[in-house]
Amino acid sequence: MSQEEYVKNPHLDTMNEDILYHFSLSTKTHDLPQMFGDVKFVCVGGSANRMRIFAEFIHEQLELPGDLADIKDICEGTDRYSMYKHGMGVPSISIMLHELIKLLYHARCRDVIIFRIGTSGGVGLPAGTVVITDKAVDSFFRPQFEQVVLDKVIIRNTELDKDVAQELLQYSTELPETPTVIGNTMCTHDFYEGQGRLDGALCTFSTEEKFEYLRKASEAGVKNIEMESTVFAAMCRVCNLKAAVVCVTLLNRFEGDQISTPHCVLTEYQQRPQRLVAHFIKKRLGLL
Ligand code: R2B
Ligand code: URA
Repeated sequence: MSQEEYVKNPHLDTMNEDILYHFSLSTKTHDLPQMFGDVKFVCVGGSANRMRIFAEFIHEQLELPGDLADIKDICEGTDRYSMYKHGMGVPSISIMLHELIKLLYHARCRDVIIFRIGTSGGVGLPAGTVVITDKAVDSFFRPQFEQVVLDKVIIRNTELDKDVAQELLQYSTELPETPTVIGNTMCTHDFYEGQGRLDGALCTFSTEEKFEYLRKASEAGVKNIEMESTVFAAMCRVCNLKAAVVCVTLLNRFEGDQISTPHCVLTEYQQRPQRLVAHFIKKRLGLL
């Protein structure tokens, strides 16, 4: 196994078949290099519907051959993931990333950039702002991810690719109605108590304590809060995969906890990271 390869697991060499269970793909039943060997950009997101819309959008943007109606979920044999939806939270995205990174390895892909396109809560930003993540930080604002391995805690760095982030920021200035900033993204293990919400089934802190925490987060450079960025950044970094996180804010957490914006407005917000990433890909492919 050479250094450039994305996987970091000597045991993989000893297996004569690798079943990517959650994708319903295997090295024996599928020709992965033929199916995926030319992949240069991977976009993952949490919602299957949003990612299907993105697949159709990018198909149009890149003027790919074939009919929109023929876009097929390559993972249709399983209802766990679709190509490439990761569900919500660290455990869900981390399972997907293990198999995705192995897939890129088995398919012998090179020079891939992976994007997480998502939603988040804004910290002092108006709803609808796109945040490009500089550093993914944990609930204590540390740029690290703690992975329990056997009975030990391994700490992994969560810095993302600085050049890709800067390039995204630069391209955002060319897009109308896509207000964009760069900053730290806090990743939590819970949407309610973990993100300082007062409206969960449980709450043990006061309104003042909530705002104090959000203020501290803001002082630490946190611009938005979501639930996958630290493990995404950590795993991609260890595996030498260039990665970026681009999430739109659905609300300003200094103004509330409930997401009460009308559905049609939220749908438009969710297209903003998609527009930015599509623009980046088109630039990189020389289509613009
Ligand atoms: C953003 O939105 C989801 C929670 O609503 C979670 O997956 C995330 O990171
Ligand atoms: N996703 C989150 O994790 N938090 C929010 O506030 C909104 C979306």
